[in-house]
Amino acid sequence: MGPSLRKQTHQPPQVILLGLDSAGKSTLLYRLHQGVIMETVPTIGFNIVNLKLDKKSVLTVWDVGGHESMRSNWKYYLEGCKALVYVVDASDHSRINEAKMALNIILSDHNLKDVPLMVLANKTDMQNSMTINDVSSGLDLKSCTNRDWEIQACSALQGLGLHQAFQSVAKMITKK
Ligand code: G3D
Repeated sequence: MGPSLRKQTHQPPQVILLGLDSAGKSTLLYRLHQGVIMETVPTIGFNIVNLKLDKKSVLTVWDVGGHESMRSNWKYYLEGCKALVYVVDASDHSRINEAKMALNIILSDHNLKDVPLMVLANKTDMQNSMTINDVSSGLDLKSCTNRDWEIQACSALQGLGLHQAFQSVAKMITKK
């Protein structure tokens, strides 16, 4: 299903949204949907949305499930991807290492060579949530020297920080 569907939706740059299960990806897409989404195409196992940021920028965002059983499939969605948005549950200290390992596997894929990375430290509305510095060191982002990367705090639940984050993603893609 991936390749043929990819051809039909190839116009705007493709952005892939990944993260562990429960990181907040569906909530994030739902929030965006209420505001600036042009179209949603629910499909089996994943969602695609065309996200209109302003007059010029449209991104096609692919949301592939993050459950452990789906993670081995992430690699099939990476061809032609122009940016990776990696969502982390900043309130879940116990899974930051698992998030780091899953990120490292995905970043080693040849399709993501030089592709910019945006890390979203989600659920920062929660009192116990890690700061972006904590998430950044938990994921060991400083070792990520071979690509452009940024980290931003957000709350998918409250809709905070999302639009800015995707605008930064659009800029990172243009800069490349
Ligand atoms: P996923 O699509 O990455 O698997 P979901 O994750 O979007 O299904 O979110 C998992 C749970 O986290 C949901 O709670 C959701 O409401 C919650 N969540 C997502 N984003 C935020 C956020 O920014 N802040 C807070 N406080 N919670 C968030 P439930 O209870 O439905 O499992």
